[in-house]
Parts: sequence; C-alpha cells; structure tokens
Amino acid sequence: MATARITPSPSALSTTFIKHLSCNLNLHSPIARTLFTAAPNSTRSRRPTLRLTRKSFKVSMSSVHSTDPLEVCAKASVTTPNTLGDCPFTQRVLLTLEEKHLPYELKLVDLSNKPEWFLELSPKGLVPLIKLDDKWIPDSDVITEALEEKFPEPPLPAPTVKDWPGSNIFRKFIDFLKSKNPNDGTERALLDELTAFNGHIKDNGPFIYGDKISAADLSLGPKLYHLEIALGHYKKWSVPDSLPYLKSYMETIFSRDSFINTRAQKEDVIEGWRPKVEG
Ligand SMILES: N[C@@H](CCC(=O)N[C@@H](CS)C(=O)NCC(=O)O)C(=O)O
Repeated sequence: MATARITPSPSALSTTFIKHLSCNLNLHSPIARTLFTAAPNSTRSRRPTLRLTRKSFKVSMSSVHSTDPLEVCAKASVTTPNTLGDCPFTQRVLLTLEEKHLPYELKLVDLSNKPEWFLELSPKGLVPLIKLDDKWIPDSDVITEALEEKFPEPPLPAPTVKDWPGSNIFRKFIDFLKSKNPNDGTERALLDELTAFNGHIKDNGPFIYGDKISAADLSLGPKLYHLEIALGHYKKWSVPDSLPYLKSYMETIFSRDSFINTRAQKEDVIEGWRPKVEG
C-alpha cells in the first residue's frame, strides 16, 4: 500500500520522500481526520506521523489538480532528520506549487554530502530541482516560469522588469548580515530598501502588485523570513516599528497556509546563515 506521511506539525515536512497534498488542508480539521489515520511512530522520527492510504489520496486529489505529484529536490534540514531544510529558493518553488494546488513529492538532499544520483540530475549541485515532462529543471526563476506556463491557474504573474519593488532587499540583507563594521552603511542601505518597500505596499498593497498574490510575493516572502530570523539572531536587529506596512505584509505572507506548510525551521535558518556570518 502506498502511503504518504505528513507531520502533524505544519512547520516542517518530514521523511526523505514525501507525497505532499497541497490542498490547504488543515491537518487538524474534521475532513483531515477523516482522510488521515494515525500511524505508530516511525523508527526514523520520534514525531508522531499521520498515514494516508492510496484510496484517500485519490479522493483528495480530485479536489485539487489531476496531475501526478511533481518531484522536487529540496535541501534537507541540518537539525532535524528527514525534514525540509532552509533554502528560500526551494520554498519559493514549493509556495508556487501550494498556491497552484499542485501535489508534489520531496526528495530531500543533504547538501553537505551530495549523493551521486543528485549530482547526476544537478551537475552544479544546486537545489531546487523539479521534474517536469520527464526533464529535471534547475533554478527557481526557470522553474516558476515553467510552472506558470504549464499550470496557468490560478495565475501568479511574474514581474516584467528586473528591478521590481523589493527585488534588492535580499542582497542588502546579506550585505548587512555579513558586515563586521557597524559603520559601513550596510544597515542604512537595507533600511532604505525596506523603507521604499514599506511605501510601495502602503500605496499599492496588500501585495506587491495589488490585491492578488503574485510570483514576486512568493519570491520575496521566504527572503523576508530569512531576514527576520537571521538578523534577529546574529544582529539582534528587527524591522523597526516605523515600517508598519512592511510588518503587516510579512505577517500576511507568513500566515498563509502555503507558507506555513513550506517554511523552514528557525534553527535551520540560523545554521544555514552561520558560514556567511562567521566566514
Ligand atoms: N539561482 C538559484 C539559486 C539556488 C541556490 O543557491 N541553492 C542553494 C541552497 S539555498 C544550493 O543549492 N546550494 C548548494 C550548496 O549549498 O552546496 C535558484 O534560484 O534556484
């Protein structure tokens, strides 16, 4: 019997090979309780798991996309075995799949010890990687574009210009995070970007392109999540209260089911940035 395991905690996905249902299903809802049956703890993880039979899998798929689960190679957690790790580019792809209600299966990859099968699929050794029409495709820009073309509903339009609102935040965040000199202007440069974005959301929000979430939001959301955790941990820095539109934007994105289902654990984000901070 084919089974799918999903951790009851929505904060991270478990098992090396997951059939993930992306129907925004609250795992604690009565419907979920009907679809899922509790299984004993696996030997791999001490967390309780929920097991889904093939029969109920088929039932639930009819309410989402009638496509086989798409295979995605993703970074594995470095803190919790068999759990999704902390790559913002991978989360962007998973968010796109979630928002388009496409089912997917994760192949978790230990990036510190890349297996041969992975390097054959991804010679550069990078995640994310997705299998579309029997071809493995790398790079979150290319993947999200391909998904939009193949699965246009609901539409998640991508920015048509290189410098879209918020597109420089990630680079400025990394500069500030890596900086060892408090007077080198990197904090100011990040604040300037965040302030401009705050003004943009004030005038155009709640999302980057207005009322509907877009590919730009799904790209920026994971990066702001990393920014919040990494700067909070390594710099004791947080987004100032003077940027309320940015703050509420972050809250809006971070509280979506798609985000909760695909976000990395805080500890992994911290560990992921450690080499950049200490290097
Ligand atoms: N431009 C790529 C960047 C992907 C990327 O940098 N992935 C990182 C993880 S977040 C990676 O695979 N690094 C390989 C390694 O750490 O060895 C994309 O958008 O997909």
